[in-house]
Amino acid sequence: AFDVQRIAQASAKHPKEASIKYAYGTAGFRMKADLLDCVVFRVGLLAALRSAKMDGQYIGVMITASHNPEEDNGVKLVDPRGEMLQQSWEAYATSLANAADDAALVKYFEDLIQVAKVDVSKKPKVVYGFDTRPSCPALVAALEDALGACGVEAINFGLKTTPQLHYAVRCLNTQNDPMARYDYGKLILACDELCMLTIVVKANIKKLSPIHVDCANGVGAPKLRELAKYIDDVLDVKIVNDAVGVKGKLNFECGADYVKTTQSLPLGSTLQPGNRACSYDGDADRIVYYYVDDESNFRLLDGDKIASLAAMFIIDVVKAAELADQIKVGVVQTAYANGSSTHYLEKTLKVPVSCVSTGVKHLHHEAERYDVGVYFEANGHGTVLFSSAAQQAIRNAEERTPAQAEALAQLKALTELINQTVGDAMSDMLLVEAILAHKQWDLAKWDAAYTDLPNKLAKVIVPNRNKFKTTNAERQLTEPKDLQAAIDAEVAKYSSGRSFVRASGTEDAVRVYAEAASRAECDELIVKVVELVQ
Ligand code: NG1
Ligand code: ZN
Repeated sequence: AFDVQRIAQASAKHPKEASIKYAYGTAGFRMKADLLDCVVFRVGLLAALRSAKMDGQYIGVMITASHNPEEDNGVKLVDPRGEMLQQSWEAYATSLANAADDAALVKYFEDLIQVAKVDVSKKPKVVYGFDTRPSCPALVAALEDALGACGVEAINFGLKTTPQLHYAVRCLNTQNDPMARYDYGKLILACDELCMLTIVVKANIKKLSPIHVDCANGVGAPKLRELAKYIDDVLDVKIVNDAVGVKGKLNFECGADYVKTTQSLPLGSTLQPGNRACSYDGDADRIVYYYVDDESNFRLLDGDKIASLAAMFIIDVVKAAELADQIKVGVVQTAYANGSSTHYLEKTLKVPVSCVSTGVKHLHHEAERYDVGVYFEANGHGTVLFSSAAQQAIRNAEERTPAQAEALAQLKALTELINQTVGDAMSDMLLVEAILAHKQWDLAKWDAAYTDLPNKLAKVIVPNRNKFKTTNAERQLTEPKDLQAAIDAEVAKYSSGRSFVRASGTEDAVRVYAEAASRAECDELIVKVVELVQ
């Protein structure tokens, strides 16, 4: 049972900022770090309740603001299977964060026990991690105050990437050894296995040229450095932007989000034509690849390209394993996916493609409907899910020929290599590297599968973004009235034109996306649509 008096006393040290209205959004709570003390404390209380509700299973708490500036921070909860917090609890998080004072907080806490039918006899368990931000230690202390006041059995998992924390939560609740991926032992094994298999297929397989990894001066840098030691037989890693803890460096003009949105090289990169490179974001759950072509043009290989590569490869291996009848591959995207990628997936690879609302939880959920569900946001956040039926089919398949046996071993290795709980820059990188090594492809060869339509993303500040209501996986506006018809009329003037407008879930702004057959048309179209929105 919870001691509400103890909770109220602890809460007194973490008073609410009176003027702020907090909201648990797509990425949990995220804002300037100096406004977060009371929020993190209250998230700690909610984590305790959530764990008790889930029969005392471990709940994860991650303190990070991903690709956002260094002075920001954020906090989010991870459910027992390593997934994002269940949606109905997001509203509880918001209400708890906004309780006006200690008394209101305790009152809401007690009400929530009733409303959510929390079994208070269960001992709550929480595991928490944090990124490299200077504000983390103080926020961790606020979290620990809450966990202490709730009598939680807590594990401090220390400095971690977001996907490491997600994976640890799942492992702790399934009795697997959380140290496995924590130490990268398991991951390296699978990677070796896949690469060894590659060597078997092609007798004289060559190691690819080094991969230059921009770690956004964040937690990915020390974590990748650990991993790189173990895999140098198969992959050479060159880390750039590893100035962790140097003031002002985190995510500054570097990292996956910067590279994707500006479509240019990160600060500190001296990429030559033919070099291979990728960028992680500040908490290493996103990754995008890029290179400079022979004409010195910057070429981006984003989440759509990674999804296409992964789907192409897995379809081939499933076929080689003679499991194509039992294991159907599907791809999940959002409206931000480049039209060319959707066309390539549907027409060339002939895989079903679903489009869902922005936000990883929507993609993850939809991907679970496939035997193998490949999901990626264009910004490079994604992974591959193998259903339990698919994993069973792979385990139980009879090996009839050496080629088929090899394909089955590759599939098994893939299920291990991939972090199936959530998008994971390091794990995704190994997936891509394994495929490219297997194929002996450089980045230009991968890029050649299809050509991205020129595209652009704009941000418009409006008086009230909540007036923008969407339907059809956010691809059309229902409100403000008549705006969609006006957008459609503009789009119709451009070849292969597409544009849509939606309110951001993480920023106080409206996003406008446009793509068209040429760069000039795309640039013109987005200006027109931005004008309509303003
Ligand atoms: P919003 O701000 O709702 O567009 C952004 C990203 C999402 C997702 C979330 C969470 C774009 C266009 N949007 O959401 O894909 O990653 O942040 O981090 O990239
Ligand atoms: Zn991130």
